Amino acid sequence: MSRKKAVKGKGSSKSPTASPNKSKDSGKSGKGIGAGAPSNGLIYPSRPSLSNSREFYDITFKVMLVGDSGVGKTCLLVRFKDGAFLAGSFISTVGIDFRNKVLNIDALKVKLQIWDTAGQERFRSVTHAYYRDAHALLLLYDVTNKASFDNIKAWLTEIHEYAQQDVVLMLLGNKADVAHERVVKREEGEKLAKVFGVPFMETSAKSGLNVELAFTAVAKELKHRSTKEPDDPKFQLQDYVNKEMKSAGCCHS
Ligand SMILES: Nc1nc2c(ncn2[C@@H]2O[C@H](COP(=O)(O)OP(=O)(O)O)[C@@H](O)[C@H]2O)c(=O)[nH]1
Ligand SMILES: [Mg+2]
Repeated sequence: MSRKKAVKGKGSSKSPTASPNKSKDSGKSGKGIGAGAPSNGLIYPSRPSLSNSREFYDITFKVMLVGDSGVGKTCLLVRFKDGAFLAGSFISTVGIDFRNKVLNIDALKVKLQIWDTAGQERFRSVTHAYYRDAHALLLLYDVTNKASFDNIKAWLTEIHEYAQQDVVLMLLGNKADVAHERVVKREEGEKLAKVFGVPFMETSAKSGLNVELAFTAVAKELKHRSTKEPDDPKFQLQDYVNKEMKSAGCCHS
């Protein structure tokens, strides 16, 4: 399959980035914020790229995981990237900065460079630079931890202050597999998301529930924005998510 398909770069902040670092960003840990990615927020028109000897992609985007410590950000990333769940304290010893994953979205190969906020989860300690380059943010709370849910408003304030204005944002209520310790109902998550106009779903890094869907939905939205013609209908992220969940027979009663 030819990777010569040209993708329009519109020079806007949401155009896809060019391959930031073809030899080093092959899914291994980065060296810190901005490693392997443009640190100055400049976005370049895309061109066919080769991230390493195996992974071709057409366009690439930066996705960042944010939310309180312990909500499952690292586990969500590991589940998505490797299809595994790391339980207990082991995960805290895994120092991840970012992982790459290439998704097939329609006819394009979309590379997501997904950043984890290890050690920076405390409110107001995520640096502004961290938000600045993000094309998408996945904001997590833990359905078994009320404080992590209550902190979502503060996270949203922070995001609105420092992230790109048109950043793709999704709220995720993680650990949906835990029934007995749940303290935040799905309806509460839905209501909060509605108030702030943010797409929402519950996930589980443990069971894998909606993990692929969350990242795919974000990738679809980003891809749609970067390639759309002026007359194209807008991609509705929440509608897409609802439809996919319904067809999977899951989660929406
Ligand atoms: N039951 C359950 N536990 C989870 C889930 N995601 C993460 N955990 C656990 O929650 C703890 C914190 O996860 P971690 O990914 O380190 O959270 P982070 O601080 O946000 O990166 C670990 O003990 C995980 O095993 C989930 O979806 N379900
Ligand atoms: Mg972590």
